[in-house]
Amino acid sequence: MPGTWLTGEHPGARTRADDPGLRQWRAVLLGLTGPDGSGSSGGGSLDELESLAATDGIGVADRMVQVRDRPDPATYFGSGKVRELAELVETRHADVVIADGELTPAQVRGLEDGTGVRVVDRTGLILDIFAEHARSSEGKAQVELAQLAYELPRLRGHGREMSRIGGGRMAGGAGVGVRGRGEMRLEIQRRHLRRRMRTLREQVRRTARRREVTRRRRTRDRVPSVAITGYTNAGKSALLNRLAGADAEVADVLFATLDPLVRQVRTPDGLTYTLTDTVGFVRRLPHQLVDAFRSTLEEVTQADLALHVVDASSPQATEHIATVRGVLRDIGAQGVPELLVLNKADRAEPEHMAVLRRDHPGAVVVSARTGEGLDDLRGALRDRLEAPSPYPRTGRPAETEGSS
Ligand SMILES: Nc1nc2c(ncn2[C@@H]2O[C@H](COP(=O)(O)OP(=O)(O)OP(=O)(O)O)[C@@H](O)[C@H]2O)c(=O)[nH]1
Ligand SMILES: [Mg+2]
Repeated sequence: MPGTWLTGEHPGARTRADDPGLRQWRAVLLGLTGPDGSGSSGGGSLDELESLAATDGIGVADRMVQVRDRPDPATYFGSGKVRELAELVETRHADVVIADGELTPAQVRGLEDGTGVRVVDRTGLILDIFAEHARSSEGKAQVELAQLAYELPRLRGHGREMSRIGGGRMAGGAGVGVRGRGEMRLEIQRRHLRRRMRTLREQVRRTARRREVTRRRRTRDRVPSVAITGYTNAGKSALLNRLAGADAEVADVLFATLDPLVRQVRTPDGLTYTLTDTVGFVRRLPHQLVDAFRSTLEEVTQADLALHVVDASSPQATEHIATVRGVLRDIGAQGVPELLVLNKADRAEPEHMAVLRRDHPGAVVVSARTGEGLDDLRGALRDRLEAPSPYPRTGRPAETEGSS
């Protein structure tokens, strides 16, 4: 079962209605590729969408990929293809259709009317996962903010009567839905969402300010800080646990960690530094999430060193590195020195590892699972943190930019 947000309850609802009586949801994944094989669904994108679905408790019944220049504005796939899709949904007993791209509200409507099941896009799916994984009040507020930003332009003013979810196939677990009719009702809903968003934004700002104070104190005490960053599921939390003897949640799902977790590490030879575990990145991270999680993501802009953890066993490792560096640039962390860590050495293909080492000569090879390479990593951390900084500690560019 995906989170209740996806199952059609009011967008503000964030807790999963766990009902063991319900069978697992099954999805048909939709991808688009350009005529030349390019496009958003190339390069393992549908595989990643499948992992995202699995993380959200949704199994994959089938995939459908269409070759076309650009999505159809009304139905994404074009009406002929949508009829085929409807048949596939019927024969494969799918409960939901998940599009790899971003759908406009009109396309969602077109696809839902054509297939009779709930339709979500990649962004909606990622938001649902974040909603499931948020633990702290800050995390929950950030996710809700992102959900509302996503929901606002998609309000329909009438319910999802066309959708089977919350009515037809799904027994129980029926969402209340957004059920009013007419423009008046729609306007009231919009106003309500906007008001809620203002409250949440204020809440997120307050927490960010508190964190800022703690961070400043550490800077004043000259404790260097290391932010662990990387693609989701790379092993960031596992590595934090190894280095800091902490008990961060390690799980084989995407976005297990949403809240920044700070641990102080003291090495036997007397070096003290803080290690922060943060939210992982993914290709095409929804902008609503980047906006809402800005203060969390910005932890790394304030760090002395970014420990960029890579799952070296993933065939997409090179692409992941590029994605992470792209997001770091987007949030203004390009000035933070990076130490690249090629993790999961225990299960990486030796040839693949050799290529990664060749392309990234400064990287440290480790396995958070077996402990291999951890001494090298500790050594590299010591070298990087003890090396005299080119800037006086209080005047680093990242800091003057970041503090508002
Ligand atoms: N084989 C192997 N598995 C690892 C290694 N490091 C982590 N894992 C596994 O990879 C999965 C993800 O690890 P996490 O530490 O939760 O990854 P993360 O980067 O914190 O992920 P998110 O918080 O979800 O973004 C877990 O199943 C870990 O057990 C490693 O060195 N080798
Ligand atoms: Mg984690």
